[in-house]
Amino acid sequence: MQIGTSLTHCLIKKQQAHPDASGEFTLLMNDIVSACKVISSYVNKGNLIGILGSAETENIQGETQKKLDIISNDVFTDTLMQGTQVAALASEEMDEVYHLPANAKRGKYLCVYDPLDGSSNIDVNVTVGTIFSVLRAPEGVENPSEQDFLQPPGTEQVAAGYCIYGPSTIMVLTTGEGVNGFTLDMDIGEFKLTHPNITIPEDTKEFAINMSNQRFWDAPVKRYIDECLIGKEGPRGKDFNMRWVASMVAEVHRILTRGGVFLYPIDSKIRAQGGKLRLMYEANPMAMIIEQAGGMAITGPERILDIKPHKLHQRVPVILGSKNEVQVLSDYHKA
Ligand code: P6P
Repeated sequence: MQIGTSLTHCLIKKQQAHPDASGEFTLLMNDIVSACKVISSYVNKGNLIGILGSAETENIQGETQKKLDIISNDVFTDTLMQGTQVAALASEEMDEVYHLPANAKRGKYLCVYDPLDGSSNIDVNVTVGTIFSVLRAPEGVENPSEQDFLQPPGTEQVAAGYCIYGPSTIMVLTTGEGVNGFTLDMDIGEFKLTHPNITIPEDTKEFAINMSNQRFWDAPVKRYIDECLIGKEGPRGKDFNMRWVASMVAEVHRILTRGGVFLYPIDSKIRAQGGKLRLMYEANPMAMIIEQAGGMAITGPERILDIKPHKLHQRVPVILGSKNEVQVLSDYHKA
């Protein structure tokens, strides 16, 4: 596809490449794109329309919700429900699976999402984003249950993507045939292909981790970060740089663009809950994108996409990015 081709055109061309395609997936992707355009507009307006700050409520994660968390969740949920291509929805911001109204037409997909990831940054004007994962709905089930969302491991995702709301609004998508990025032309409200066939550099000198957790880390991560900090005088033979935005979408987008490794590992403080990041709507979609772009995504001991989910809001450790660097961490977890 040529640079500048519209996302709509790319979706239709992909549908045409699959003669048996019914067009339902294209419609679902179009609904997701519409929802992200609306969220982008709200995020960009922020305090102009009084929607920054806390909503004074908590989600199932026990996290205080921002007003924009709730607004983004409502936009994404309503747009996909009205688009009639899903049979049920699930979100970081909703405790239970969202069942469609009795009279609503059901589609053949499920979608699970983090409507505004990194929202603790929204009040300080730092990049945030929407993360989503598309699954197949069970045939003939009027109201899919939590178990229906948990059937397949991440390898069975139909599609995964994120929309990053930064200096530009960029939609990054994969349907299992590579990764493409589309920048929103705000003048005409159209996403245009700007990052075709994204490929992550296999090596890097840049790591991203929340260093304030250092005293809680397990030995393999302690060893890895210590060696990065020793630099070229040490076993790695090169100096490293560090980044930490506290917005997974921003970290992943940087890694897709110039390489790097992102770590939110297990540690003694969060061991009981299994990790910090959520499997279904953060780790799995990002792992699919990273692997499709030639990178690697693990928990430490295992590949993220092989995990058999057991709870909708299940948390897992996440280490992802440049293949050769994540391989070093994988080896340290096996040592
Ligand atoms: P910490 C945002 O809340 C998030 O889920 C990810 O986007 C981000 O990488 C991580 O948590 C930040 O966690 O502990 O640094 O605030």
